[in-house]
Amino acid sequence: MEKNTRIILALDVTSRDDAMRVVRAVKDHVDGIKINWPLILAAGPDIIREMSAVKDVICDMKIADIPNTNRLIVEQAMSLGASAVIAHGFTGDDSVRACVEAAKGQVFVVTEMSHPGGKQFTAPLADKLAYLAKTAGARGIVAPATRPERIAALRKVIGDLEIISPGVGAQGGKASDALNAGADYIIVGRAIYEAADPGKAASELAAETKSCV
Ligand code: OMP
Repeated sequence: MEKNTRIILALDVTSRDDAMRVVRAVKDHVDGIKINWPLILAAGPDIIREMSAVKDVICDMKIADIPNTNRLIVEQAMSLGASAVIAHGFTGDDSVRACVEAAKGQVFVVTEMSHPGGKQFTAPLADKLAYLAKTAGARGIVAPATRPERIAALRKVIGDLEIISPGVGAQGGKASDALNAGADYIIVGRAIYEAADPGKAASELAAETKSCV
């Protein structure tokens, strides 16, 4: 994935037409597109292939199963053109390793989640989940822009693995805070796709990210 604006678009719209409209407007201002269940269920899995022709696609199915099922899911996502997948780590070392093997390393492991409930169960385990990502050979972790101090702490656990960080905008996080705390990319959904002018929203955000370290 290029590292230019450091914005990954979370394309959580629920029709192919909306997806196309938003991507056409923002494609010059984002480095990648993250696709989650809402769009996959609404538009069908081929949307992954279609979007991967425009930008690198991270398939965010928050994979959380036994190793064999994880492997089967990842193989399908990668065969549709995904560049990487997002998986949960609480399922354990063997399940994460199955994802890493099937995706040839291109896995981001969820650590502390960005929403308020993320503090309940994921926060206490976040350092262990980050360490698991590192030891299992993942590409990186997902860490919360809503708590930049946690990005900085998790960076110390993972060294030079990548951090992609959701929670900017609609969830209250600030792009520059997340990037300055050590995130490589921010993940942004509603603040872009719900804006009256998504292209303008993305370009304004890109101006902010380009001023960061
Ligand atoms: P917005 O809140 O609309 O910007 O969307 C955030 C996106 O990031 C959604 O697609 C979420 O599913 C995703 N996300 C989080 O919001 N919090 C997390 O802790 C993890 C993720 C994720 O794994 O991408």
